[in-house]
Amino acid sequence: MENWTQGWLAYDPRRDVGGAQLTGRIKITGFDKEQPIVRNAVAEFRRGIRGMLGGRVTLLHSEELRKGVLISRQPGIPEEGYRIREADGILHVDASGEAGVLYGIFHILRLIAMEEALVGIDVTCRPDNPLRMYNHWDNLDGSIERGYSGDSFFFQKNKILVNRRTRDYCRLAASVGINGVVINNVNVKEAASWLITERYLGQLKGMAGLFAGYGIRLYLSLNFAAPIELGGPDSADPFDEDVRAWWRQKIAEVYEAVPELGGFLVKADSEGRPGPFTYGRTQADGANMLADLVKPYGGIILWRCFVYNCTQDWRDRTMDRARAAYDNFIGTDGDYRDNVILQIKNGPMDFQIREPVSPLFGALHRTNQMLEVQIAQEYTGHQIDVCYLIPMCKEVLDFNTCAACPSRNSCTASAACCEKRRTVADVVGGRVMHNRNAGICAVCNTGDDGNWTGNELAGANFYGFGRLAYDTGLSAERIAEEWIRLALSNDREVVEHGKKILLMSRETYEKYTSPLGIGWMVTPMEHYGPSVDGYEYSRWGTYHRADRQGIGVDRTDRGTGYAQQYAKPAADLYNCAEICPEELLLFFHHLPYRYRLRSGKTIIQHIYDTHFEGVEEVEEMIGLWKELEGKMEERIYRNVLERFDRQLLNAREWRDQVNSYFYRKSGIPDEKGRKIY
Ligand code: GCV
Repeated sequence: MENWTQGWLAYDPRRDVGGAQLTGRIKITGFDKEQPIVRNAVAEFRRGIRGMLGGRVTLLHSEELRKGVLISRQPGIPEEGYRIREADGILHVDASGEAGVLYGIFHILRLIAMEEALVGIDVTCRPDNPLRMYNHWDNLDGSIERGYSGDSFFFQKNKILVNRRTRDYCRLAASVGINGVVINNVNVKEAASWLITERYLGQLKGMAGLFAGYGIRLYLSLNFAAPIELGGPDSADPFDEDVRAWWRQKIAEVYEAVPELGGFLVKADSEGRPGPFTYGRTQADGANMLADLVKPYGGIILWRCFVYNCTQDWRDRTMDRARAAYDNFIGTDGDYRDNVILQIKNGPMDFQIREPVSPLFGALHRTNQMLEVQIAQEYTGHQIDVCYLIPMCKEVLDFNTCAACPSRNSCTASAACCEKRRTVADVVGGRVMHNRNAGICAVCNTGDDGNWTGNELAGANFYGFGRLAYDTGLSAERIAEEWIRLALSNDREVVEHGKKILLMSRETYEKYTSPLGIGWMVTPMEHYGPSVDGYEYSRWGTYHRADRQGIGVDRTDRGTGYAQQYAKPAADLYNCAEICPEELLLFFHHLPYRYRLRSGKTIIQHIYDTHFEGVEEVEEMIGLWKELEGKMEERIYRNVLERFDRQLLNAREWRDQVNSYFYRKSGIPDEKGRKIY
């Protein structure tokens, strides 16, 4: 018996709403039954039907299929897409490739698990994003940077693990449409630098083969200074002939051993990691050197834009970390090879609970782009506090970038009303540049905890990210409902309360933490719990600039000028406090505590009110959860309850520290006379 759960693939018994009649037999035409993805699809189907409906599935060979599932190759269906259609007792799964077969099978199993009818079904699905990836920040010693659910299941004591759990991970990932996985931390140091050497290539081959059987390509994070660290030339200058020769040889070795490898992810010139800037070269120079070398093998280079000065002087108000990604990359737009993708964090800072969308999306219009979000809850509650992040991902994807619009820098219309909206989803889905080297990735929230994600409810992010990456049109509510029905129960109350909790959780977290888009105020380095001035006088460029009169960072054209990095409609919106979206007000403006919001409340009163409300909402969520006792597996119920106890303590601490801090700074009392310390 495994000591880990099956997550949303538990396949517990389900009410049969007509599925059993359709699923007892399966026949495959046009695909090789022994092809690994097809074999895994059939195995999954058998497992799911046995668990949920108690039936056996027979694979037919030459016999005629009268009732059952017919898998056929249909070249017209888009890559990784599928059509499921029931007619006369036959459930057709049509696909042009093996991945589509696997995804189609998972779709059917999902419907059975949700007790939804298959009779009469006719759906066609195709992925909205060509690349749909999890990025793991796992270290070779088994620790996970920003991991909140145990240790790595990919690495232990500098060894690679390939075992039954790896397979279950692949099943979970593939079931939501993930097609690429970076297994190691972007901070590549020590043993991880050696992943591209013969020390590890044999085991990587085994892992890549297992992944491939689920339509997933394996990627590695790379150390840009590997030539120096692995005993090659004493330089990593991309223009140095010896360095290039060293990489050419290295990449040939790697691809010879692991031809399935998708490519490499690189964090360069960032937070102490080496990069091309060290040698006076551009980011494009660095990325292109590697891209040219992996190109013959079909590889790609994912190049991160998280490049900023992390040794800033807090006294210097002209320097603004938010500007950094744009300032460092905009001048290189169009300089990258077609197998380079710039990987851009959703916001300009670092995965805060509320940030504007990175202005690079849309501003870059001749460079492949990929969106990076973080479902590991680094700044959003460490998978102790519940924080369902899919609504935030949807907001980002829906942001109008004005990409490729000729009047981008002159238009005076509101970004919201433009008929030619080009959203982040369009950019990273490859629909603006018509490119396939584009997509979306998430810093993943898994570890070797039995339930994969620490807090069971964090499983909704693990599941939801993949579903959204495949089908950007799904609502956050629909994804929440699916996950609850698959992983918790189909019970009506569980579904209703579960959805309520998940859907309110992000705003609840925002209410009791940092207000109005200002971010941070967290315990330095650890990033859980409050410390209002924790980063205020530090080198990291993460300030709130509160004084006795007001708070916020002036990023307008009178301040750091960050707002001007957007297309004109968004720049105008952010530049003016009166029309700036209020949830981002203090990100863009330094304002007095008595400044009135559109609600009529002052900023200080808003801070007090939201912090009291945040704690009350946690209490409300706990109440809702307690009503579900006995309606799901006891283990799950207890796990979440225990996390809620800790979340409540955290929320109270945030409330009291933030309210007291601003009361003491401003001297303005709470209009409602509540307890502030
Ligand atoms: C992997 C933040 C995190 C770091 C992380 C970095 C990054 O700064 O705190 O742990 O490093 O982002 O995204 O590279």
